[in-house]
Amino acid sequence: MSPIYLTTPIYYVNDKPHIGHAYTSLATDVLARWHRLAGREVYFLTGTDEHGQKVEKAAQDAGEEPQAFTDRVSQAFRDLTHTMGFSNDGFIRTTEKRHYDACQALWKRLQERGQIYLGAYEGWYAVRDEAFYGPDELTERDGVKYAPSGAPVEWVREPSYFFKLSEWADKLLEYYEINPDFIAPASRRNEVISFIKSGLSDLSISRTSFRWGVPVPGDDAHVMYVWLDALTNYITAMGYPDEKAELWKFWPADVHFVGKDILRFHAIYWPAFLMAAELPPPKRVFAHGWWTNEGQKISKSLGNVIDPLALVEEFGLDPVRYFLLREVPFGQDGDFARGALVNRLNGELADVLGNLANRTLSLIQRNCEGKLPALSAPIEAEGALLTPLATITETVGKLLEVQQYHLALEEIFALVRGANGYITVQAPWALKKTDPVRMAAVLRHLHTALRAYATVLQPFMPGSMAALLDQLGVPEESRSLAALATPLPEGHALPAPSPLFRKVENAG
Ligand code: ME8
Repeated sequence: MSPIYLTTPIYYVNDKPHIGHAYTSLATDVLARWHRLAGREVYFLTGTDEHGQKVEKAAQDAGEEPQAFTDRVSQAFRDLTHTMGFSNDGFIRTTEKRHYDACQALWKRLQERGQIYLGAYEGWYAVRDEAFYGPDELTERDGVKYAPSGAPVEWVREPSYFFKLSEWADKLLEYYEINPDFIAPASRRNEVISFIKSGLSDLSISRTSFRWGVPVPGDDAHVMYVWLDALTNYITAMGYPDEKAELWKFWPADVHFVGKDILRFHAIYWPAFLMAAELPPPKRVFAHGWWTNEGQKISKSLGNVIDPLALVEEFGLDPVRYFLLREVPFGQDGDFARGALVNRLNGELADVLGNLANRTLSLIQRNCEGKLPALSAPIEAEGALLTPLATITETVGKLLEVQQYHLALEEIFALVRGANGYITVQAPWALKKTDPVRMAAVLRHLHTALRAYATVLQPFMPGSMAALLDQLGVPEESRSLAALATPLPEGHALPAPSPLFRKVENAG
């Protein structure tokens, strides 16, 4: 099985992390954890994007030197990985020496292949997006011109190196054609294709009006365009330019997770740079949608930025992780509403999953001396409970392979709901006196089902599913997907159960 390489965007350190950053990294984390459970070798990378005019300006506004400023803000992103329970294997900062080396090596390689020339850039630039825009993309209000993202643009005129992007239009279209899954969701593919078909200009890839960037090799008057610098992080971390490095086997990336705002950079510029450097392009770019807060755009000026740390403190980590991936189909825009989170926590995690676990495990504790009952042959009543378990890893795996997290959770919770129906109908609590053998059989079937649910839910809710697997008596080494095929021995002692999820009041 080939190794899997998954990445998040590297986040700008102009401000502290918010829910949007946590969201992209969470999606990446869940897939990374899933592949590890499936026995794959995985590298999960995240990091911070520390150069460019935007970050330089934020440092100036804070009255700090750029390096000291980025050290401080980057730390907040590293802290976020702990708060959110991310299992990233690496964290890259673009101010690291290894990254300067990689950027300069890539530049030289492009230069050697005749892909870079010196000219002068004249046109519109949005510092907030760190992006160039054509005049036809802009709108004007009160004498100020704006990019489609809403960022104000300014007129820039300076000497600049250019990358021959215009030469790559056909090759890019061909790459999308041959790799229909390269851009996801599919609806975004057309957007990219029509952008290319409307004509690609060469891309300005250096700036001379500020210094906070990677110097262009051989011409210190220029620093590299921050997006060329930033995109290169994905190969820096794999050891580039040393293609014999241990981690190089992970390249090309399996999925670059990004928000829809930065799809153009990942689906057009990045594969073009790589093809021009004769390096393999990534296999897939998934551009997810945009979160709003109770219907409003999230922005610092509106004062409605959602702090992931505060959410985790209030609701607990796993309910937040579950909510973010369950509430909104991955790929679509979504609205953050506190009430919706509370409903998912109370109505699904506590009442459906927590309740099933608690009812089953308390009965085993009370009626079976806390010992796992023996397996017994299923009867017809168990069909709906047990049959789907045979394919649960395959079903969930297929949905995760295409990043349909919400559907995977929906499938699993439909089964958990079914299991609640089963326990209610079988009423094992009533069987103790009338048919203890049947009671034991029912409880064991429920244990089998719970183990399967907990196993496949681990990537989504690692902490609470570890607690559930502990309560189910599943040893650490038996928590992989493959281990599900091996039943636990009967008589195995189970610890006393305790509630998995804490309900919260739906107010505030
Ligand atoms: O663009 N909803 O960094 P950035 C959902 N440094 N996701 C959101 C979001 C929201 N409201 N707000 C932010 C950059 N995001 C570059 C990337 S990569 C080589 C360089 C997420 O700090 C989403 O993933 O502006 C978006 O693409 C990313 O944060 C932008 O982060």
